[in-house]
Amino acid sequence: NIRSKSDLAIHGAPPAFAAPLHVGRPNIGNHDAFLDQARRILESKWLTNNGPLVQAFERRIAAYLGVKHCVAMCNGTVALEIAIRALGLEGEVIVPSWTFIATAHALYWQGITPVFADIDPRTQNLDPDAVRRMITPRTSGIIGVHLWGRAAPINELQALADEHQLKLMFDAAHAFGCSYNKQFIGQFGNCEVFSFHATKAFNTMEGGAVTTNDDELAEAMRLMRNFGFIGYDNVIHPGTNGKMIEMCAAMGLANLDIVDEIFAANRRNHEHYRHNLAGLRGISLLAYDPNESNNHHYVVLEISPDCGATRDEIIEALHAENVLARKYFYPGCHGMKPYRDMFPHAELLLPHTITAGERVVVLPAGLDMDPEDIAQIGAILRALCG
Ligand code: T4K
Repeated sequence: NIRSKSDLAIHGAPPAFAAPLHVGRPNIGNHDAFLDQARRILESKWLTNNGPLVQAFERRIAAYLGVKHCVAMCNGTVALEIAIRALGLEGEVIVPSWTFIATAHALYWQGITPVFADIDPRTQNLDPDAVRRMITPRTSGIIGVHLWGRAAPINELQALADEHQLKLMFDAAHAFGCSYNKQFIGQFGNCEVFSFHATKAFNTMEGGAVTTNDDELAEAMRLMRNFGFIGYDNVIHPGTNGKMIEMCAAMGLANLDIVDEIFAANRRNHEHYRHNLAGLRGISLLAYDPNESNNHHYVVLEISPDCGATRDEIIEALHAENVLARKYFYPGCHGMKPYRDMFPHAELLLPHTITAGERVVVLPAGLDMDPEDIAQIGAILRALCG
């Protein structure tokens, strides 16, 4: 029982948890359902290349989200790259720096300059005014990110894109099962990109998808993910290998069967965290809009300067207890080596991104967490900071 600082592992006590608690522990559906499908895949010897399970998976995702097309891909990063190509983005594209590095890399990898715009400190999502300030004659598009599953300011960004004739796409890697104005994310902008990586609320081991209501765009992306082939011996489009494999689709289908249970468990975890962290000075738990659907996958704290410990002291103390909390997405993409020199005026242009990078802690969540674990994490933080 942790009551005071002397009970903490950083002060020599044994760690609160014998085994590590991870932020990204995969949520896995019925093992037998997956293994049955896996056996069938082996027996049928149809392993990839738009197989029957990938097609079934795409139909189920599109139906779940209420969008016309779901184009499944091997991962979220390649899905971003293909969507960027299919939309014809070039020159400069405006993105938040406060996101996972893949959002920026997907542009840079294709010779496009990611131009970082600051976030709104209240939402941690792109600030439309900051985006407006970064538009130049070379700008071809905007990529909004629905960070932590909370929708980017979609209407404002769409208005900006329309005004300046820019393409607008969304990195919806965090946002499967989340809504904006009561409509599922997946149907906004020109297209939206999901990640189904193992660490996501809903996973296909590795995987991703682009969703869109645009028939032509969907067709182009289907070609591009398969080298541009149409039938045998005929390539009609430049392309790459972005295909999802049958095993991943099988995992996705098994996990889709329990996806609403996963979201409900995440929501309960979130409520336990809220209860256990209540009243802790300088620690605020990022809230989800009760009027919107959310997967409640990310448990995000902001540590302000009046907390009894710094963010880095909190991370250190939690790690000592075997709670492998993360500093996602410190220091922001602009602070990572490939982009640092391209963006020398970050303090002036990205003050809220920098502050978020200094303040954020992401705590373990998912089906493996139980209320006692969460109470224990609350007790650790109370002893450390209270
Ligand atoms: N856009 C955004 C906004 C994203 O957040 C991401 C991915 C993408 C685009 C790109 O989508 P993908 O190409 O990845 O589909 C992780 C994930 O690898 C990455 O998918 C995710 N975002 C990002 C937020 O987190 P790392 O390097 O922090 O993951 P890692 O390996 O440290 O795993 C996190 C924890 O999860 C570990 O402590 C252990 C646990 N874990 C992980 C795996 C893979 C398990 O218990 N089992 C596992 O199989 O990036």
